[in-house]
Amino acid sequence: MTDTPQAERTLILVKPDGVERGLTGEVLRRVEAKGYTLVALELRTLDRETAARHYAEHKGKPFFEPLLEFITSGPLVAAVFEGQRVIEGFRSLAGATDPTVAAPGSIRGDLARDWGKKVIANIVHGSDSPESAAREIAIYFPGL
Ligand code: RTP
Ligand code: MG
Repeated sequence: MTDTPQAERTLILVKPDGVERGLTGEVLRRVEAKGYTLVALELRTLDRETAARHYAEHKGKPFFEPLLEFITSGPLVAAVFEGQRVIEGFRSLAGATDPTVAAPGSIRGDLARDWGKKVIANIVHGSDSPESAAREIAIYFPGL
C-alpha cells in the first residue's frame, strides 16, 4: 500500500527513559507495524538549548525545568515518520500523557508507569499538529 503525495510527516522521540529501558525497537516496531514509513532516524543527546527550543511552549510551567533535566539526561532517538494522518495516528498509538491512565494497547499504556519523579517519564513524544511537526523536524533534521 502506498500513500498519496500529500502524506504528512511527524517527529517522534523515544525519550531517554525509553532508550534506557531498551524500548527503542519496540516503539519503532509498533509505528512500522501500523504502516507508517520511516524517513529519518538518529540517536543523540540533547543540550539544554535544543531541549528548551523543542519544549518552548512549556516555558514558565512548573514542570519545565524537570522536563529539561529529564529530556537531556541521556541519549534519545529522534525519528521522522510519514503517512496519511500520521500525526494523529501516532498520538493515538502513544496514548495519554499520564501513563497510569493511558489506554492499555497504547505505547504509554502498555510500557510506562508513574515512577514518582518530578516530571512524567512517558517513553515517547509525537508532534501534535502539522505546524509543530514542521517546527520540530527542523530542530532535529534541518534540511529534511
Ligand atoms: P509530548 O509533548 O512529550 O509528546 O507529550 P504530550 O503532548 O502528551 O504532553 P505535553 O503536555 O506536551 O507535555 C510534554 C511532556 O512534559 C512532561 N510533563 N510532565 N505534570 C507533569 O509532571 C508533566 N506534565 C507534562 C511529559 O513528559 C510530557 O510528555
Ligand atoms: Mg506535547
